[in-house]
Amino acid sequence: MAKRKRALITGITGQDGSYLTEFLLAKDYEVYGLVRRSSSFNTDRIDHLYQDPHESDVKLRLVYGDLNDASSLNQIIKTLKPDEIYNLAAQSHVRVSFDIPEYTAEIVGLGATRILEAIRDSGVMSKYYQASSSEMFGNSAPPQNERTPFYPRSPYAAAKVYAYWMAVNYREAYDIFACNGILFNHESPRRGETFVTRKITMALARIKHGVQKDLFLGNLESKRDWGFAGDYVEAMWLMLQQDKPDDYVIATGQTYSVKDFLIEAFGYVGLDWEKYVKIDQRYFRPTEVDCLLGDSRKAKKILHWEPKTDFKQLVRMMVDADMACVEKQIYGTKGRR
Ligand code: NAP
Ligand code: F7E
Repeated sequence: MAKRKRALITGITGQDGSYLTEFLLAKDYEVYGLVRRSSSFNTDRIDHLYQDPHESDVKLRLVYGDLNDASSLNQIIKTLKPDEIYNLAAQSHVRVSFDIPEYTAEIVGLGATRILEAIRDSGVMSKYYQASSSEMFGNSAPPQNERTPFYPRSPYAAAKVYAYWMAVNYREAYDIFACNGILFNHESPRRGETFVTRKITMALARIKHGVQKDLFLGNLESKRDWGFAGDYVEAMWLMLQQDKPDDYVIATGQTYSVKDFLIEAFGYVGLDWEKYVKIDQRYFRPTEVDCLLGDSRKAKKILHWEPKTDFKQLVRMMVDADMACVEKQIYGTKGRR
């Protein structure tokens, strides 16, 4: 019997980490997830995958560590010798990165370097996936692809550009199998509630059930290429299964404004968004990214990857999930009677 492949995922408790874990377990991987210590439980998104470590044939295990702590990363990589490492951990909120720029650089930028150094130093030669971002394109005109120049517009994006080039440099300097997945925005019912899509669908469900009056937002004109996170984790895995390491844009090729998202979501449940949405300056950014629209033809040609979920399906999936979630909060586990 072939030996099971072993993957290490940083950021396993995040949106993408949870979908990637499901994906790799279904492919019979042994998955190790790096979690940071927290005073309250932070494993909600992966609780349904939990396996009692005392049982035999356990395929998912969690290990404590932090991207800010090189010694834990060195130790984990040396001991586990993973075949593949997916670096998804990040302070991933663009607006917040303006408030905590130094910490963002520490985790997003130097955190990636610490993992690459741990791979090099250990001699294990794990394959490495770097969660790069369309935010790196920033002010560059759409459509954006692998040849589009980076023009970061936030501390988050600048830190991601640094991490991107470190992955390229370790590939060229030390022959490490390092890939950058330049992913455009991807959402799901597991999206953090302070990102605009989930903020809208959660508020909409609460408004529909009469437990919220207003929804305060910032810039409604910015446009994003929004896909479904469940589709995108397959592309991460595919990059590490190729003969040669490379960098790929992953996107839907469609762009919609925040206002378009409001129209689609509120329209779906028969409400007029203009009656509920109010503008609050605090949600604007000092510098904005106006329009992201990805050209993922390279991924289609080489990885044979294409998105399966379109904008309308994504919005409806998120609204349906949040309606169910709010009903559960209001009516208890039995739902509406
Ligand atoms: P997310 O939901 O915000 O998850 C971030 C993860 O990183 C969480 O598991 C978090 O742990 C962990 N983390 C944060 N700081 C850490 C630290 N110091 N040490 C160890 N772990 C730490 O992000 P996501 O949406 O899943 O995105 C995954 C990755 O893709 C991120 O790198 C993000 O920047 C990048 N990306 C995302 C998108 C998108 O549209 N979602 C697009 C392009 C790139 P806690 O649960 O303990 O907070
Ligand atoms: O903002 C506007 C905001 O925070 C989208 C991260 O996963 O994707 C994400 O970054 C747009 C921006 O995502 C509100 O100004 C209006 O133009 O949902 P977001 P993001 O900044 O695009 C990239 C690819 C990543 O890599 C990141 O990790 O929506 N907007 N009003 C608002 N945004 C928020 N958050 N809240 C508002 O009230």
